[in-house]
Amino acid sequence: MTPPDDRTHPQYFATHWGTWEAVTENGRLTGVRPWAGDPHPAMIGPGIVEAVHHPSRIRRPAVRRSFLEKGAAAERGSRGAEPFVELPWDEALDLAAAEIDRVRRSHGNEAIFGGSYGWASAGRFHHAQSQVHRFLNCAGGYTASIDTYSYAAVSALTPHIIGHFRKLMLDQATSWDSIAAETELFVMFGGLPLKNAQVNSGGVGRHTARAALRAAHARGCRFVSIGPIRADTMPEIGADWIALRPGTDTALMLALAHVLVREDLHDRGFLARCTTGFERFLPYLMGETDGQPKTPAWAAAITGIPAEAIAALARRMAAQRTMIGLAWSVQRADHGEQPAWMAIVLAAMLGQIGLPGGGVGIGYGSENGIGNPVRPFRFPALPQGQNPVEAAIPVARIADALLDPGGTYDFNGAQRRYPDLRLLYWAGGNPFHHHQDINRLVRALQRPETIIVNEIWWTPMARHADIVFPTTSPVEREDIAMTHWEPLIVAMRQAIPPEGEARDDYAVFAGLAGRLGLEAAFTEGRSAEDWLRHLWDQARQRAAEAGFALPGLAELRAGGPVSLPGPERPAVLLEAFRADPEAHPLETPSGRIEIFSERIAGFGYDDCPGHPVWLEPCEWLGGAEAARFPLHLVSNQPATRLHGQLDPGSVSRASKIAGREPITMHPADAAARGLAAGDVVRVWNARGACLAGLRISDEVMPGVVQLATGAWHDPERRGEPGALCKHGNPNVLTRDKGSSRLGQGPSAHTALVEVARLDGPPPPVTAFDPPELLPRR
Ligand SMILES: Nc1nc2c(c(=O)[nH]1)N[C@H]1C(S)=C(S)[C@@H](COP(=O)(O)OP(=O)(O)OC[C@H]3O[C@@H](n4cnc5c(=O)[nH]c(N)nc54)[C@H](O)[C@@H]3O)O[C@H]1N2
Ligand SMILES: Nc1nc2c(c(=O)[nH]1)N[C@H]1C(S)=C(S)[C@@H](COP(=O)(O)OP(=O)(O)OC[C@H]3O[C@@H](n4cnc5c(=O)[nH]c(N)nc54)[C@H](O)[C@@H]3O)O[C@H]1N2
Ligand SMILES: [Mo]
Repeated sequence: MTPPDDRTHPQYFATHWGTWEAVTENGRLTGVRPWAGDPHPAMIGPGIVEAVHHPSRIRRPAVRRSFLEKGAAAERGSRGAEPFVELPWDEALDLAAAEIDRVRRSHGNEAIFGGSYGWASAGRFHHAQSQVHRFLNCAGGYTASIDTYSYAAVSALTPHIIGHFRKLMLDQATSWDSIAAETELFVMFGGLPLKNAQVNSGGVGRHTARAALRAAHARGCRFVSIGPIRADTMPEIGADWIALRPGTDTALMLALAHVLVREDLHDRGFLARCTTGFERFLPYLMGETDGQPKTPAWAAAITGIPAEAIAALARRMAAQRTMIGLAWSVQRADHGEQPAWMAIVLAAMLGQIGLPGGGVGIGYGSENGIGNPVRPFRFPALPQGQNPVEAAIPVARIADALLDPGGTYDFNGAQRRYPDLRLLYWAGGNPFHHHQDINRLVRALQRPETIIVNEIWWTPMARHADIVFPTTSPVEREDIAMTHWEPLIVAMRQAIPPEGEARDDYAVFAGLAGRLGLEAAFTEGRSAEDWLRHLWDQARQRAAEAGFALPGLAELRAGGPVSLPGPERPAVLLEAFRADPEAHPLETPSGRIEIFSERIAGFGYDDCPGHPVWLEPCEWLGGAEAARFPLHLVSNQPATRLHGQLDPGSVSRASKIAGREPITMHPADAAARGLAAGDVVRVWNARGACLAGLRISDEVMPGVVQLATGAWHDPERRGEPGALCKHGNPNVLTRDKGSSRLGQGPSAHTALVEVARLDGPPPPVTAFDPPELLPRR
């Protein structure tokens, strides 16, 4: 497949970190240029140039050696450690189709896990999850996964207390222009890191957060950034940094609420009109139910923030138009539902929900989207069909499911049972990036009979597969991207031929479908190009219904990105509800904001009771575990890549220290351990250990270390649970525990570690070396 030659125009492509023009020479990608319409292109971008042709690309279908010899009877404990045998496409497809057929016939479709979480391509058609789901639905269905690693705790919570998380809290969030025009005080729990606003699932039109923050600042808005890391907020807006012990936001918010009540600064009118249950929360707040008033002095001991500073902040918040922002990170933690619920309660007490520039927002800066205009019509997508299998697991419970088939667990009011998973099909995600406690994951991945992975690169997940299909990268195929927020339409052009023998995910699944007699159902007789035309026709029709015209596909491909119109006036979250709560009730049981939730109380969960409470995290600096592991690990999102994607590329590799992921530590903590900048250090706790390169800076508070996610897992002995990761993947250290029985979200940000210098020469990093590849005998 060579690129089409209708290209006398710039060749654009879209990624989750922006829109780019491909520069090519002799069939190779040699550079990228950001789309000229983007005011603040992402630093991640150029990393793709080296990555696309990197030795870590998968170039041919490959099968784990003993799996080729013995099939599902092969030893499973050596997954991840064995060489692979490269096979011709037909043979590999035959093998995978036979495995899928065997498992569904002998164990039923429930035994196939197709949840396949992850951030695959930004294109509408070559979207690996849609492809794998459609294929498995044609084949009789699969066990699915529920929600995301990003915000599972809060999105389980909000329907009970305020409304649908994405539909209400994200799509209808108060817009940046409202904030720029009206907000006087922006209090940001978890900061507002522009490194994260580089990214948006499904692509980015313009990167807007920096300009919005600058405009608000220039108008006189003031910022308070609360969290363990000063660098979470860009310096030019001069935010006051309040260093807070990780995991203690709820205690701080409760104390702010306590001050509001004590000083009669809460908005009784708003609470009476627009909320329910304040009277059931108040006795807890004031200490009548548990003997502990949630005073600033009480919170000071938990959070490490002086009591006077807490009281002063509460008064400032009550005196001005205040926006409360909560980064998603804060809820990706043990009891992560609590800070999210309490942020909403605090905003309700201030009474500014529904006013321009005031209220609460969850995820400003966590992605570029939130606060930007939303797409003006429903975008077309590859139809996934119906899944006849009812079984589904909360996305972050995958290791639990594999280790405990048939086991019961609680989730959002229901008692459920884990299915007995025999075959995993992963396309477009990397559990060795996203899952917590990788050593436990390695044990869990020794359980299923068969693992099939479609991947572009030899990621650790691909190395743990039995059958691997090499897929094309976004610059090796034609697609269309349509960004959900800040809406932009981009014809993604194929700029270079596929690397090696890589095929599109669509071709892989069409090949499997053909072998299972499902080709007509899967393809509907369409080629990839036919599907693009079909999807584009739908887009044009829906646009026309919404009142505007889109060009034909050929014109779109020749003409470059197309911006879609935004709304005429700034969006204000819950504006109509505030004006008339009777006429515009919320989708909660009471129709109002629920400060106390009868429904949640009725679940009877001690880890998520009927109103927000402070619950000690299972690990935190104030807990007993801190005596052994005195440093809190913040494993936040990386500035130089998207998750594990492009880690082999130039931008990510330039950020490494001695080839390892940088870990940032406060000077006092480094001095106490006799460490110097540039040292290779060992980071460990009871769950695992990794190496990292030391960076020393007072931008992290004492007692906290920051090690971004995304370094490819590089164990000293592959396939062995507990092996030292030589490269710095923090998920060998994080805990694999649901946020609570309500949300069962991941709790990556709850983890303690210790750090010491590595004695002796550090072992070489081998993360990006492909596995041993054998020819077919
Ligand atoms: N410790 C810790 N862990 C975390 C987090 C944290 O804060 N701390 N955050 C969590 C969050 S919020 C998230 S969203 C997850 C992200 O976790 P993932 O989304 O699983 O991480 P990615 O590295 O983006 O994995 C996507 C994979 O899809 C592949 N891919 C891309 N395009 C295609 C394609 O077209 N076809 C195929 N077949 N493959 C493709 C890429 O090569 C890549 O390996 O991580 C979670 N993990
Ligand atoms: N460059 C880049 N951008 C990304 C991504 C990426 O991989 N690379 N991933 C994207 C994805 S999938 C998602 S879900 C979003 C995630 O967006 P977030 O969840 O908001 O991002 P994080 O980087 O995990 O955390 C943001 C900051 O929260 C702070 N923090 C951690 N724990 C606590 C705490 O207990 N209390 C307080 N107050 N603050 C705390 C940390 O200092 C951290 O830097 O980012 C997106 N943006
Ligand atoms: Mo995420």
